[in-house]
Amino acid sequence: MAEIKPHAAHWGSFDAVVENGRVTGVRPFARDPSPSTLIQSMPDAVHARTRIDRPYVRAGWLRGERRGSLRGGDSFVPVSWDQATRLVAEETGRVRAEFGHASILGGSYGWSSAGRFHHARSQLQRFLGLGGGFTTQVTNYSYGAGMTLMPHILGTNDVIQGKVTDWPSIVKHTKLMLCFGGLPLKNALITAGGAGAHEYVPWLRQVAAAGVRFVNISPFRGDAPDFLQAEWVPIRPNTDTALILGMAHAMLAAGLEDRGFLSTHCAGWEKLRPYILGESDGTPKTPEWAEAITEVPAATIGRLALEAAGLPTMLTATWSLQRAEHGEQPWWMLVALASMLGGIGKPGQGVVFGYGSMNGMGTPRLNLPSVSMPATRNPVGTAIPVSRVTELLERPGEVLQYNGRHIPLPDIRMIWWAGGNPFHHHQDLNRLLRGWCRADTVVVQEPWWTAPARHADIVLPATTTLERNDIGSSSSDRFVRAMHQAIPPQAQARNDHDMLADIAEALGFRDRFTEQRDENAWLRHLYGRWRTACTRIGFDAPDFDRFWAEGYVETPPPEEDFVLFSDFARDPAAHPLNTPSGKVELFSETIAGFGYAEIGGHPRWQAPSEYLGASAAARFPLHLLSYQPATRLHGQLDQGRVAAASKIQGREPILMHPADAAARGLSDGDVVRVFNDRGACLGGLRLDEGIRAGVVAMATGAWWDPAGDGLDRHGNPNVLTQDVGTSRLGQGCAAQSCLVQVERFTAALPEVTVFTPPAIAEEAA
Ligand SMILES: Nc1nc2c(c(=O)[nH]1)N[C@H]1C(S)=C(S)[C@@H](COP(=O)(O)OP(=O)(O)OC[C@H]3O[C@@H](n4cnc5c(=O)[nH]c(N)nc54)[C@H](O)[C@@H]3O)O[C@H]1N2
Ligand SMILES: Nc1nc2c(c(=O)[nH]1)N[C@H]1C(S)=C(S)[C@@H](COP(=O)(O)OP(=O)(O)OC[C@H]3O[C@@H](n4cnc5c(=O)[nH]c(N)nc54)[C@H](O)[C@@H]3O)O[C@H]1N2
Ligand SMILES: [Mo]
Repeated sequence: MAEIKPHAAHWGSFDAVVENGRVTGVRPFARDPSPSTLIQSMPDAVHARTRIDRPYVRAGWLRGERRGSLRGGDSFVPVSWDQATRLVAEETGRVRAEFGHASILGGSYGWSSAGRFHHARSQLQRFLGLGGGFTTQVTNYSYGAGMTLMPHILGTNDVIQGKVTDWPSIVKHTKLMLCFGGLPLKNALITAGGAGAHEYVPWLRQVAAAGVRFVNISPFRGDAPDFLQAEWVPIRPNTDTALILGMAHAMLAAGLEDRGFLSTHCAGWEKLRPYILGESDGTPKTPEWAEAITEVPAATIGRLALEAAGLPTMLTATWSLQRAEHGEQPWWMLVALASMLGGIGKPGQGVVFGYGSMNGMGTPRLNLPSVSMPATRNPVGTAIPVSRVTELLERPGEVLQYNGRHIPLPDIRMIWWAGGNPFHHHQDLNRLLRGWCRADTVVVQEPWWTAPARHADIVLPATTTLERNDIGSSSSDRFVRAMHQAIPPQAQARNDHDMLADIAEALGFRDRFTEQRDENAWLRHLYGRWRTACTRIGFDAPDFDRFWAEGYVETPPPEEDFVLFSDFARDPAAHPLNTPSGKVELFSETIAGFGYAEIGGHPRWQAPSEYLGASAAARFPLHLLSYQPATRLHGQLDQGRVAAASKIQGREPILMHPADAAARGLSDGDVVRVFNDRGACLGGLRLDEGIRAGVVAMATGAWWDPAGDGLDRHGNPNVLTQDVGTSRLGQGCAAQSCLVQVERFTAALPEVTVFTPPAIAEEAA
């Protein structure tokens, strides 16, 4: 008899079908109006060959090889949990005593699982914080540059992922939606913390039915679903700032800027205006000027400007735009354009970052908190912007500049990762690996033999989410989900919390770590905290037992539409923004005061070192977009059926315009070598008229499969991407600024080896 277990993941909520101790299928959550197909990959992942069956230690590390030793080429020696626990505890004690707490890197960025209690990164940070502290990471890969910039210019990050102007307001009031990076369907398969309901597609259909006109400004036509009937403006990647400046110039030339809003609600217009007009630097930012940079016709740029000035317009940009060198600029300039249109704070108008980046953006909801673990203190103050991890490893003793701060970089001796995949998320992986090998010891907690586990010294096998009870919750989703354990822990896998509790015991602080609660007591505790917070806001959530039995709590939808910044728009004196001027900062004295050459006091066009207009394009003439995969979440579920079905001869697809393929004698289905000076990977060629010529696109997330000679056999674009911060202000990930060349792969096709476990040595005596 099959058992049915309600559960949740970042890619959606579902009922797991369990037969004889195995997950044999999934059924979407009945309340989800548009479930994601990605849930179908869950049974494959949970029972994959690549599950780590027991703890392992790298053979070389057991022989005493520490700093500078080669990681990734060695075999792994099986050990017992007792041995593994003792080795990790002793090594942690040694590193803390000899080098200090800051020499442990435990920021451990990554998405982990949707369950809020067993969230691996939170568990590890709690453990390391209570144990004396660690070097951590701040901001994120998603919008690190944007989230550092926005507090300076809008006084908040709500415009990125808070409560933003919601879809009902757009349905009723918007006439034109200018979408930089489009409104992709693929990205809305995901909600951090687990989607109860995927409401993005139903809402987009309503907006389309209301007659809103969409413009998809993107190198990729597929960023707008067909049912939007969007106009496609194929722009050169990384040149959006120039296009927006060209629109601003056209508005000024026609005298259409909202002078009232600019004077009452904005600071610094008198400095930005002369830059747009060219009075301050001799270069008027005309549509013709912008055409030369963007390759969008000047007539189109001028037309879009006049159209936007004449209609209630919502401006939106995906998060990807700022994941580029000088990534702060397009977002800042888009805020400036929204100010010129005077739409900020008006129903259906203004600017929002990321309607197309994640499910839940714009979903009508009350301002309720999400279920979460209580924060723990980290006694070590060192925190690097997350994407500067290789610099941290490379430059001990030096100083990193970030947002006006000087961060001294500690000497990292121990790297400890749980719930993230740096060999998925970071750029220039060959360089990361060199930094990674500088540590004495690398500890990785993982359910699967992913690249970080393969490049670790001590590997601790974690359960997957289906092997434990938990609560799924996201502040941008109306459903809180009970996640029932569906199957027992596989092989010797253990919950992250339990393995850390044992190590804490060996180090003498088990009770402080567990607070003497077991899983059930923790879930009741976390739910209780959330329920109390809801009561304060006027929502009576059911008690834990009822929630657990019913499988979910639905929080009510709001009664009114929500419009971000509406109070400020109505009365800026009574409701100032949280910026130095209380207004939108089109010029920021604070940012100008940092004295960074690469980012000044107002937005401006800054050419990235790698884009189609750069001199480097002579050698590497194709701009590589490495966007989010439609077939998985980052590296997660890459071993599942949905991702597998998309591969071409086992390689990750790379999209190319037919003209670029013809010029290289390539055809659809070929295996190609994608390369630049940083590395090379294989890819499976897919021709697409909808990708702008000169641009290729390869999704992130194919498991890294280095062949030893620098070639990745599988198709992980991060062997190619450049590892620079967006600027010293944001220090965000700049993966989208990347030039490559593509050629036919003529050698014998190497096997993809990363979906089988690595070499295992004889058990130690
Ligand atoms: N080139 C390029 N690179 C990018 C991006 C890009 O656009 N282009 N995007 C960036 C962005 S926005 C992000 S957010 C990052 C994402 O980067 P990550 O969040 O690091 O990617 P994931 O593959 O989700 O990594 C989560 C890891 O946790 C493991 N895991 C899952 N559940 C558990 C658990 O219960 N316990 C333990 N111990 N482990 C678990 C999974 O197996 C997986 O290896 O990538 C970034 N990298
Ligand atoms: N299915 C799926 N969905 C996901 C994720 C996933 O792994 N899988 N990851 C989630 C995460 S962690 C995040 S942070 C979000 C990220 O959300 P985004 O950052 O918005 O996602 P991307 O797919 O990187 O980019 C969106 C689109 O922007 C376009 N684009 C790229 N560069 C440029 C440019 O310079 N100019 C313009 N105009 N357009 C450009 C690309 O064609 C791309 O399809 O996605 C989330 N959603
Ligand atoms: Mo992200």
